[in-house]
Amino acid sequence: QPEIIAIGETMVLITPTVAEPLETAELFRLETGGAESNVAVHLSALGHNAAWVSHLGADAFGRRVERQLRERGVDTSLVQFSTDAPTGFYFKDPGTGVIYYRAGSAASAMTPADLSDVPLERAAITHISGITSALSATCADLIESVLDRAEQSDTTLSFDVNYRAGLWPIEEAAPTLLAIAQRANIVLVGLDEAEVLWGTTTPDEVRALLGNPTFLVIKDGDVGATEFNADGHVFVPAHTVDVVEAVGAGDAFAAGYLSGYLTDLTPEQRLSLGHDRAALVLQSTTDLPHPTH
Ligand code: KDG
Repeated sequence: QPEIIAIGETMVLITPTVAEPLETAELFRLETGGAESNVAVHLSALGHNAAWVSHLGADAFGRRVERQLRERGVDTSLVQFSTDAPTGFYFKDPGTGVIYYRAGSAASAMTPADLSDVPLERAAITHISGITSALSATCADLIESVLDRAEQSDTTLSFDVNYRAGLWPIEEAAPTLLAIAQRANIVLVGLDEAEVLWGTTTPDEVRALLGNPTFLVIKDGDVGATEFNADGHVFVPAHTVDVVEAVGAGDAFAAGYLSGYLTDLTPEQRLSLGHDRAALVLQSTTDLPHPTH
């Protein structure tokens, strides 16, 4: 039985080997990237039993993604391969952002029925992100189903807001992501992300808007992160690092934080572990830490 179950789409990632623009870069790596499986990889590296749930295309790319994650220690036994739709792709364009080729992907066809064999009630943590609801109506239903099941059980529902502007209009994203955040037990959100979505400008305003998730973590980029909990709040500054490319760092932070939560670290310690993991990813163009970390 996995300790953590992370649910959401993972794609083949094509990224320049060094941080150069897509238009001119010469060397690329074929990697694996997806917010929720990134979290699972870091948690495995930190010694946890982490499973990742999604659909991949029954193609060479899907098999490659599954193998790379399994080799990183992630339990992929709940992954399904689809013959009807392909594995999604995304490119990193360092300095600019990401470009997706994922419309109609195997994962976007997921439905609540795909959760029937997923034992999330028995997982200490079920982790989701705001990306999934943007993928399709059936994926949005799947997230509703995760929330319902989590509320009826002891699993701790962890939600990383992960607003992706390229996937859906903000008028749709803002209320949907707020509603999910208000039902989660652990919420991770960027201070700038919350401002774009909901117009909040301070951590206290985000706290007031979300109500009372048991733990609310507000990340302020290279400044640091604040955890709000029943006793008040704690701030831990981020490490100073030379940033090569930042995509994936939020997932790394989430995993470090969740590992600390699972091992009963103090709020300061779990925020620190989040910063440690993020630093590993900030220094490369890939989503994942080097396998030796
Ligand atoms: O957090 C990093 C993710 O954004 C990246 O891995 C790609 O999952 C991804 C997405 O949907 O943007």
